[in-house]
Amino acid sequence: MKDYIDLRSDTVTRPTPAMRKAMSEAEVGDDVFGEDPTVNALQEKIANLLGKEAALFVPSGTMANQLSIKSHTQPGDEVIIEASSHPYNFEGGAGAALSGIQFQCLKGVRGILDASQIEEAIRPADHHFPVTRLVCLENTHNRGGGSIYPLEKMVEIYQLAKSKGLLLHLDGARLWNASVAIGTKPHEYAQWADSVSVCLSKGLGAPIGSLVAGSKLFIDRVHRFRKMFGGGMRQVGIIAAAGIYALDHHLERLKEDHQNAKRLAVSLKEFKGVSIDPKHVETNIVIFDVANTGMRGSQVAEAMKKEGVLIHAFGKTQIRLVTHLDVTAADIEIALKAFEKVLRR
Ligand code: TLP
Repeated sequence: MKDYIDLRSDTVTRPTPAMRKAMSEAEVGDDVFGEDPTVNALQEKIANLLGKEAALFVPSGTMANQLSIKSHTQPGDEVIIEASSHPYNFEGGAGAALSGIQFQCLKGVRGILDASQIEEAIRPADHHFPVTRLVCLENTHNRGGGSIYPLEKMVEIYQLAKSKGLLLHLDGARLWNASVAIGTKPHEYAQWADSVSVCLSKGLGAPIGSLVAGSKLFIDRVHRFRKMFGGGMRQVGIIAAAGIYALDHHLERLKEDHQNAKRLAVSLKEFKGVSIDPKHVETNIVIFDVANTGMRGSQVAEAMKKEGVLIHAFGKTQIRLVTHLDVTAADIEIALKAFEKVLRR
């Protein structure tokens, strides 16, 4: 019996017994010397999955994004990004602190930008302006409610970037979800980006680990900065093994998380005062508004906790639910009963 049904994030999963077994049996070496065979196997696997020349294992999605920004830019450069994106909002101001870049934020539709918006935002070659160097996209988009970048939009943005001499980084922390949801292979997305970061510790259920993928030259630069940022790890095959296990066993099952998220959205829509459009729930994230229930998001979260369900409130009236490996379809029904109690009070 679980203490709580935890819908706060897909980062809360615990390694399964089979994953722990794979971890305990991993062959290891000193990865700072490039001698950990399990890390090397994981990096090769990710490079292949993303169709890139090389990939590098790093501790977190934040480090993967920030190393990519650092490796693509010079201090004073401008990075075009969506206003509710993760690198801009939730990485502790690292872009400014660690790379000395400034962001130019554009408002997307559920996090998704258009090439025309980006084109307008590119600075002219005038010494008054910062140099526009990089475009960052996020797929799926977290604050956009797990929204999927339509492939054709990514193609247009990439082609625009190339025609203007810009680089493109994709925060693909949940690229796996996009890929499984629409049956597009990860490399079909990744080919439209110069660098891609992916996470193993979200929907895939590994306890830690992200990777950056790109050209050999780019990854060599990322490797240098990983050392500089203190992200060089040693016998880290123990955790790389969890990532390999996750990719082999937990990728296709993301479909179940998407079904569970849809079930939540469709049912929540029926509650009075809840604003949500289930057709916007494309993957494993459900964002809804409770303004018209008369309750604040934090009050709903507190009441839900008493019912044994953990949820994440943000802003005054918004709530985010994330489905994952440790939440079953039966748990979703229990969570919905709890919502019924809390929201119909
Ligand atoms: N997102 C976490 C929190 O930081 C908000 C979550 O619970 O969703 N890119 C995206 C799109 C992310 O959603 C996250 C984590 C990251 C990067 C950063 O990954 P970590 O937490 O490994 O640094």
